[in-house]
Amino acid sequence: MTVHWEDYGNFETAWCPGCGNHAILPAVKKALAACDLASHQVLMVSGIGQAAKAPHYLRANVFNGLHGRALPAATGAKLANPELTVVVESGDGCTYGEGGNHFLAAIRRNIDLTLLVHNNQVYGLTKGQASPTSGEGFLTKAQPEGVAAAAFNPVLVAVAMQAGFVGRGFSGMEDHLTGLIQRAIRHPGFALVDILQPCVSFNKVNTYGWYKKRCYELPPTHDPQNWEQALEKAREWGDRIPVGVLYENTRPTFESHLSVLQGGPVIHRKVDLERLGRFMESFQ
Ligand SMILES: Cc1ncc(C[n+]2csc(CCOP(=O)(O)OP(=O)(O)O)c2C)c(N)n1
Ligand code: SF4
Ligand SMILES: [Mg+2]
Repeated sequence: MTVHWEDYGNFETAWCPGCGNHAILPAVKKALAACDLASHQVLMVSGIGQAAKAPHYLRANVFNGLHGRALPAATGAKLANPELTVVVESGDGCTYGEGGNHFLAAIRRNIDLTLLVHNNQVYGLTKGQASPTSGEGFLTKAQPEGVAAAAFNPVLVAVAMQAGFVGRGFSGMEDHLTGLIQRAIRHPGFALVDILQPCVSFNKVNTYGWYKKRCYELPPTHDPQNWEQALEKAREWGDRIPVGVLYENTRPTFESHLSVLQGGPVIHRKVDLERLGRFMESFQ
């Protein structure tokens, strides 16, 4: 069976005209289809925000978690059914702000899922407050004197923690982004793709022009398995911003450490109702 990206459907969105999300959506569908994954084999998990609406606009299994809580829900689903391809999709605020600690835990565990972060460097849905990735001095209605904290660099943190796969894409380079997401999905372990995405309504600093001028593809000489090289590239931000696979390793996944999963997926096991009943009674 060949999977076509159109199989993932075509739905009306509630995003502003010109929003970078419009290019990320087809890139995700194309990457899933290129990995030969049919809708029923995929679980999309999101939090709350403009980015977190993305899974509503494609035909697949979807779980919408609380703000910042997509990763723990995805972890539970993956452990219960490792046969599912689990993709978490949410925003920079949801993932690195409210969900910051879950981000760190997922990297440490190296659970086999893909995390796509639409990083528009702002809280879009709630109308333009600063997010953890907003630049220092960024002016908003809620930060009228400018952001007084240093910007969080997600790819540098992920590389420093030796995450399984760390990539950065840009919504203005759709074909490149599609290839990157494909590689992330195929990676056996935790894979982060931080996707730079203009928010045309609330981020007037990091615009299409701003990113276009700065984003460049990592050269073939970049070796993603070389940690030192990856750290150096992950630190680059400002006048030049590298996109592509920054870092990759194949350390054992979280699932491979769990003896309970060695007998096959939990969902295929028979439930021993008598034992379950005794267990429940033990709480009375
Ligand atoms: C616990 C909690 N805190 C705050 C909110 C309000 N809230 C909803 S979306 C959002 C920001 C979303 O920003 P981001 O994740 O960057 O997504 P974007 O809209 O920019 O795509 C906030 C603060 C909430 N729903 N729940
Ligand atoms: S507010 Fe920003 S992130 Fe949200 S849909 Fe509009 S342009 Fe996109
Ligand atoms: Mg955002």
